[in-house]
Amino acid sequence: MGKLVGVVGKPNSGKSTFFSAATLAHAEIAAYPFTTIKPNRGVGYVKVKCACKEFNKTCNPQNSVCENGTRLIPIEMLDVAGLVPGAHMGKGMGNQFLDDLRQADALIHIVDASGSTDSEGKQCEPGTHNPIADVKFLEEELDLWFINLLKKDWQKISKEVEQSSKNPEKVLAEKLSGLGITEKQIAKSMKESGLAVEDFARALRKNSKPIIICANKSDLKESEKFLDELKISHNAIPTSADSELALRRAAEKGLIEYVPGTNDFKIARELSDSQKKALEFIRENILKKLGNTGVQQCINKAVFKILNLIVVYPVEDENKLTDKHGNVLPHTFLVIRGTTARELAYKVHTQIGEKFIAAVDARTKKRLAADYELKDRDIIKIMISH
Ligand SMILES: Nc1nc2c(ncn2[C@@H]2O[C@H](COP(=O)(O)OP(=O)(O)OP(=O)(O)O)[C@@H](O)[C@H]2O)c(=O)[nH]1
Ligand SMILES: [Mg+2]
Repeated sequence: MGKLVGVVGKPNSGKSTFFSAATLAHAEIAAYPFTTIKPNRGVGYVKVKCACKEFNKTCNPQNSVCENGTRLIPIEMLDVAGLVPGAHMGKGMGNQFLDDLRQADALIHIVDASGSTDSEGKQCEPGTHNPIADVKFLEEELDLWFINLLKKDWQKISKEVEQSSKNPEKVLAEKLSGLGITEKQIAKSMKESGLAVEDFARALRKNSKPIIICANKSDLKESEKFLDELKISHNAIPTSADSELALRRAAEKGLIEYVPGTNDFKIARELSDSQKKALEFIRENILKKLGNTGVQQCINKAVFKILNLIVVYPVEDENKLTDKHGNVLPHTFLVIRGTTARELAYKVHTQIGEKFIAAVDARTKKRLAADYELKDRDIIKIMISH
């Protein structure tokens, strides 16, 4: 199953703007809290250097896009309602919001780094609300959500763990499958915390819903007051989601040529004065100052650093790097680091997995055993029995 990245944060911080920029899906955006109520689901892209350049080939992607050697690989994203302090007890959109997050594998926390919205998302004097407080409250709310969920059933769960002949991770994984939690994450959390319910719930939240911080609205000068601390203490990525949205929409209309994540764009068509002014403003004040809008950087970090995924290219012909129709480097798979050659075969197709004999590394032409751990950018031919 593919991974799902959730976009979270207090109301009015720019979640839907970030989500829209990332997916170009239409999500409602407005300058007041609780604009989003129902979650929006869409497809964003991680950006990597495509292997086609290395082989001097033109590729024919089937499930992704390649633009001049930059491969954009789809990843599912989710935009949810804003979260306010006390959400785990039902405040604001409360539990509804938390329920929507069950299936998320990693979270991008959109923080208003300019301090122009209070803890409940209402507008305030820019620079007056400290966004560091938001970083802490969100983590605490998510932890409390997990603590409450586990506490509710803890006696029942512990009893089942005791009485079952299966190992505790298995029983817990079955019980918690609705939260998108794996056995591995449970085992890791048990090791870190033991089974005292609160400690375990916190560890489990951290391992199953890891968070990265997006310091949004970094285009506003008041953000300067908070950016250093957000970057140093919380590894936050300075971002301007609404600049990214403007650039991607302009690129979609063919007004500019823009590769997400880069520090510049080219004007491709005659623009009106107001379009030109808006785009030049972004070029001078955001791209030149921050180096990029930060949106692509957040997505890549969530997928590669936090979810620990790597990119692999299964092919049928290890010399031509093609599938059976002659498409060059047609497929990309995002898999967890540590995935083996046989596991990849199963991901391609159950039957391919069942008939797996060995794999071949297309670069070295070396034969790889079933338990070979895939490396990032591996191009793999899978040999099957007939
Ligand atoms: N200056 C600036 N404003 C932004 C940025 N991103 C979003 N905004 C503005 O912030 C306001 C809220 O944006 P939304 O995307 O609707 O925020 P949200 O977090 O989805 O809000 P809810 O759905 O109400 O929880 C809008 O007025 C956006 O235009 C940014 O990077 N810079
Ligand atoms: Mg929204």
